[in-house]
Amino acid sequence: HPLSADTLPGVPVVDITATGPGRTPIQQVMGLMREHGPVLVRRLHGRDALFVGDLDLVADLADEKRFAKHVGPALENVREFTADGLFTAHNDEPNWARAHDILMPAFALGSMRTYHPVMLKVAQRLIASWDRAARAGEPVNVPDDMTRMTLDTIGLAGFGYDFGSFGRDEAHPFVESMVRCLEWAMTRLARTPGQDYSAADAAFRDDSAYLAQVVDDVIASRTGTDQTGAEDLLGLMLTAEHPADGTTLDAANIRNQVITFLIAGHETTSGAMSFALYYLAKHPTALQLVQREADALWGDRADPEPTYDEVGRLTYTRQVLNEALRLWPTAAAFSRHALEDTLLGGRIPLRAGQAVSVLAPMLHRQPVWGDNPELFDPSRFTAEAEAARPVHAFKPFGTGERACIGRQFALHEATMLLAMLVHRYRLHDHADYALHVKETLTLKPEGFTLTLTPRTAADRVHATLPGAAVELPSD
Ligand code: FDE
Repeated sequence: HPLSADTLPGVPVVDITATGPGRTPIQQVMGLMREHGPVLVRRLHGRDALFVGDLDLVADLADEKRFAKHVGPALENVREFTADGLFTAHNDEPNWARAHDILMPAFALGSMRTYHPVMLKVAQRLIASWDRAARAGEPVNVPDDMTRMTLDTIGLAGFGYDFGSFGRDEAHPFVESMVRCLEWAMTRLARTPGQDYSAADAAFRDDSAYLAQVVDDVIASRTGTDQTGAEDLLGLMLTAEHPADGTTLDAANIRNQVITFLIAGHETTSGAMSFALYYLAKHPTALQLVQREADALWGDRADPEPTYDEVGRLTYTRQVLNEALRLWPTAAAFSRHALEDTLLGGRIPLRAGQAVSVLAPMLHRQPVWGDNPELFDPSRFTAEAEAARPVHAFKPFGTGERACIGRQFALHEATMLLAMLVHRYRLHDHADYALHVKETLTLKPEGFTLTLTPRTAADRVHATLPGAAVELPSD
């Protein structure tokens, strides 16, 4: 049964056919929810899609007995270049469970110890590049550099492959092709029936063939070497047998997984770090608190090399990241479908197979977040505050067995880098940046630049003084 608003009494229907979803479909639905409330049907060319941000409905959708991940139109488009990779596989495709079971151990918290040295090495590349910019007095483009950092990190940590992004003026061509593929997947949803899109489709096919070729190089540079069984993702994929039935992943599926991880492992994480830096640049009190946390660990050391355990102690830095992911969850929507005829939240009738999309940025602005949800406030993520909040109020990593496998990876990488950056630099919002959120299925603060100056010993002493942060006017 395709979803039809006619069967959903009481749910507002908003027809956007006249304007289309444009290039910012997530922010468009956010706007519609601000006007019509957190449950609505968006109608485009006669096709209806149900969006929810309401906490009780999202909590109900998390019931794995009645709902499961839905590969909706956006992910079906992404499937054109990632096929049965983990993110876009259908729940019942055997390759999903096989790859999930084989790769899960590689993403358990303990495995982050293995990736830590590589993450540190790439963080140091970023710092070398920012030092050059600081000396030259030139601004850095934050989302561009975060993307360099996350691509190199997942390439090296996952596959032993070096994209060398900091040695290039432009993004690695893989990134440009990938971003165009994601844009194609997004804008394909906005097509007007009857128009000719063959040029866009041909360009897409070229880009997707290029992604496959890069990945084949990544795999070829590994196979036949003594590194085949290395303990990274690619090593696991090439050699590991399924714990229960002894099967392995086939070559086509490995290619799909590598593309999937390169995409999933860098766009979302780089966006998260970019938003975190954006909020720190705008909120001196929070900035001072993260600096104080880093200073307490590393004091005046010029080039601290954070240990794995130290990253676990950066609790306030982690709160800053969570709060940035609350306001701008970079994978902003995920979809579920009903496994049986059911009443969503006891009030919205759904037939088996019908889909619902969760709009995380609006879930993250519901009344459970207090009466000023737009305010950036990392204290929302103290352990006590989290324990007091319903578990499903925060969903930047999706839900259930199809939730993000890379969560610990992303958080370890991002927490360490943020702390290293605020320890080293004063961040100057030299252009008085006004937030402009760009959508390429994922979200990022487009055109956000900072200038940097090195922090001095005096800066660090000041930040560590008891009460230093609270002396500042609150922002
Ligand atoms: C997944 C994910 C999700 C879900 C989706 C759905 O449901 O549809 C989400 C929401 C996410 N994810 C988010 C995120 C954010 C961030 C920052 C991230 N993410 C990161 C990362 C990194 C990496 C490596 C990753 N990530 C990966 C991934 C994968 C593979 C997946 C699929 C899973 C399954 O099995 O399905 C995901 N991720 Fe993420």
